[in-house]
Amino acid sequence: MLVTLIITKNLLNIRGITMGDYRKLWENLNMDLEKHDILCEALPEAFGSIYLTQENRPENMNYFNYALAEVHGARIQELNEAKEKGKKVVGTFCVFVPDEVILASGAIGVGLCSGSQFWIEDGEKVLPRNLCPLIKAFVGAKVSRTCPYFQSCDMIVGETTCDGKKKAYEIVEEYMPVHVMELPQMKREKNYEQWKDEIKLFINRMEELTGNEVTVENLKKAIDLCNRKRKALKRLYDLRKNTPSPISGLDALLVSQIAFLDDIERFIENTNKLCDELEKRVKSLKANGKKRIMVTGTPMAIPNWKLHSIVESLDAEIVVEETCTGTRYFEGEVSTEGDTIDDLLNNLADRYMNINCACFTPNEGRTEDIIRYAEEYNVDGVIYYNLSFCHTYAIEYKKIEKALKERNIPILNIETDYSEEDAGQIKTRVEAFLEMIGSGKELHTIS
Ligand code: BJ8
Repeated sequence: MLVTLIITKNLLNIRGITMGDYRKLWENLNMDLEKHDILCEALPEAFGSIYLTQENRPENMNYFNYALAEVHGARIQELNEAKEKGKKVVGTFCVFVPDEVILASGAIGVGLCSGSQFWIEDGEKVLPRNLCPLIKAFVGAKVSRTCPYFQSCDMIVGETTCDGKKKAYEIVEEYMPVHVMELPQMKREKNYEQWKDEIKLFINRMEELTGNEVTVENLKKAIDLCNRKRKALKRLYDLRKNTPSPISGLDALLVSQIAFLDDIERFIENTNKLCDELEKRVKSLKANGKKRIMVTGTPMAIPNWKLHSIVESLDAEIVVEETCTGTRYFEGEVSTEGDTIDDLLNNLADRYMNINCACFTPNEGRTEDIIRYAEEYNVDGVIYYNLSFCHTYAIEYKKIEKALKERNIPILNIETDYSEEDAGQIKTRVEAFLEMIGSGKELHTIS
């Protein structure tokens, strides 16, 4: 995820953390410092008012507060120290891009999707306005030179998922090296082969960039590391199946968002520590009567906490996200079986082609996932979250609505962007939805 948030000393002082001075570092990254200052000033309040006001947060969320506080600071410094030692940094925008290949080639991957309204204006200078905010924001971040992650990247890896994204990479290519992977849009046998070929090409490109060979050994090691990260996130999500959940949806979302940026080993360690704490918590939690909500739809990159903060300000808790900043990111592991690169490519293609993104046709697997999660997480209702102008997810709504209606699972459809303008209206609609769930009447859909 492209990060947009930095916590000022004021906010950090709340937690007793002091942030270092990174101006020199940002200057070396050719950032627009003046504009970046505006970003730094504008956003801490959001984190403070949304996150730090939550009651009874797990102690081990402190690490994730810190990771967020240092997201434009210590983590950027780390990346640039690694670059000085010859490592390459590669930015990605989609969970289809196999992190394993980046790691096996000795590079560091960072997720660059963006959830901030701050970058929309600059994005709209080079893109049409009627485009998904996620795309406008990531392009705006590059154009404005205000994202230290983008500025640290030696290359970015795009993918042909939706039309908006794949055309946006042509714009970004004017600013930096880009490699685009051609993602098939169907899941027939030949499409698995196509994706396998694309991963092979990606390996070649990463070998060229880093000068390192991807071998069976280092690829297996990378697969194992990514699987451990997936396991840690799965463990966290499994804990949310408890009633009540031992962690708020907001906090779980923050953990998932940090997963796209953090050092992997450190992330695994801290997520597992958090889970250890949550396992103890589960034993002492008492029923709170809150409605259990699943969110499904488009990704929520930092600092997109809008829907979660609205829902959890009411009598509800979000217990699962069927999104790419949720289950689609960690479900399914890559097998390490096999003795050749070709075997491992098959394993990678198998796992990644099982991600159920709406850019595929047909995409029945997503409906099945949602129905399964509704049961596993014991949800009372589903909120379908769609970023404005995302056609694939918007179109898929009807199918999912029908499937849920047949099972008497209430669903609310919300289309929104990154601005706060519709926050009041969304709150009113969520309130009505929660009342409907609680009314005991026959359940209906609110669109
Ligand atoms: S696998 S959801 S990360 S493509 S929201 S930019 S689809 S118009 S982000 Fe995505 Fe990969 Fe799919 Fe996941 Fe386009 Fe829609 Fe915007 Fe989207």
